[in-house]
Amino acid sequence: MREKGRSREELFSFLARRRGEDLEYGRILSSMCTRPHPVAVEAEAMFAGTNLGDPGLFPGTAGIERLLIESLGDLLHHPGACGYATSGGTESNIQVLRMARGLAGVQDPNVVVPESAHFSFEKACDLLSIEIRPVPLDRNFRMDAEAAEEQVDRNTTCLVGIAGTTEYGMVDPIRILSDIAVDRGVFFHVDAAFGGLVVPFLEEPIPFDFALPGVCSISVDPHKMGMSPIPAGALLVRDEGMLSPLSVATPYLTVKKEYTLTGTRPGGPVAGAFAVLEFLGREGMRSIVQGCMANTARLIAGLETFGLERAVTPDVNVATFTCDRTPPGWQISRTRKGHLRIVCMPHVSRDQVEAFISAMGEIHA
Ligand code: 0PR
Repeated sequence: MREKGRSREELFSFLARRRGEDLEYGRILSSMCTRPHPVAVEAEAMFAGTNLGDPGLFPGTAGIERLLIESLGDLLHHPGACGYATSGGTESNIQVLRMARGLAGVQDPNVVVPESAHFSFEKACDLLSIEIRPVPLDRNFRMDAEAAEEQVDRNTTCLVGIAGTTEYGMVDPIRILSDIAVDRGVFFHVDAAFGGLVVPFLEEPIPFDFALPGVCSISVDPHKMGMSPIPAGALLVRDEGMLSPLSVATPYLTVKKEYTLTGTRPGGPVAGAFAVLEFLGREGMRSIVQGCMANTARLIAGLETFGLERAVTPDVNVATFTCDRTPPGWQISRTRKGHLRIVCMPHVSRDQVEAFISAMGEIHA
């Protein structure tokens, strides 16, 4: 750290240069985050410096967090859902496995997850010393429900399904998994970090939420398709009692217990997340999601005219292809199996999709 402070002018010119080195969202086709909505940016600035870690000091901000959870619960067919705003899918998944382990109280816990599960489950199982049991996928990259059931035993503390997989954009057979969970009396978590703010707005929504009786908890991230500032995730549970294994006493705070993993928590992104949902409403979200889905379909159709085959027809806005070469200047990604992967986020406009298709045409025609 320097001894003498820097002038404001010089400092901000330095910061602007560094910021200028960041890539522009327009050509990023690999990210599940997006440019935050202008309303989110404004709300975030308004709540900068608020700390949800001590909610009694910021009752207004804490009230917004409750409204966010209520609004997401309502969207996911359970207005009475409980939970809190996390830092994202990773924290939500860690907390769920911790909670489910605590509720089951078994000696050698294991969790049953699809092979497509996000790497946050590996982190969670490592932290919590839980055995992870990956279940193979069917030919459409969805969890094989029969194979999942075979993996469940009396030490299984959590069964996990994914609504909107990170790599292929698939929704696992959540309805069947929910039935298995009810039959076998196992806690069932749906990781909808990405798809939670996509699937409800599809022309034909796929059942994945609290409307299914076996679903105990859902992670859904406003900082992905909710266009909110980073970090904004949410963990929702069916009833408050489920959170009890997470509770710790916080004697010198304004509240006497908390369920969260982190202590100090930013209120800004939470206000931003709430603001976007309020501002757009279901109607606005539907229009954005359907635009992203139309772009995904156009991208698939466009690349297939060059003989590049889709890996699968996705349930949400992630397109994957068998394709070795891609044009320079575009940020793309590859799945573990080597497929070209493109996420049609709200910042990926139809013009950008057409420009990418043309650039692909030049090297594949
Ligand atoms: N669950 C699912 C289904 C996810 O896709 C992700 C992240 C998580 C959980 C974890 O969420 P957090 O990263 O918020 O903790 N999926 C993307 C991924 O890891 C996130 C991402 C975002 C990656 C922007 C790249 C990027 O530029 O691939």
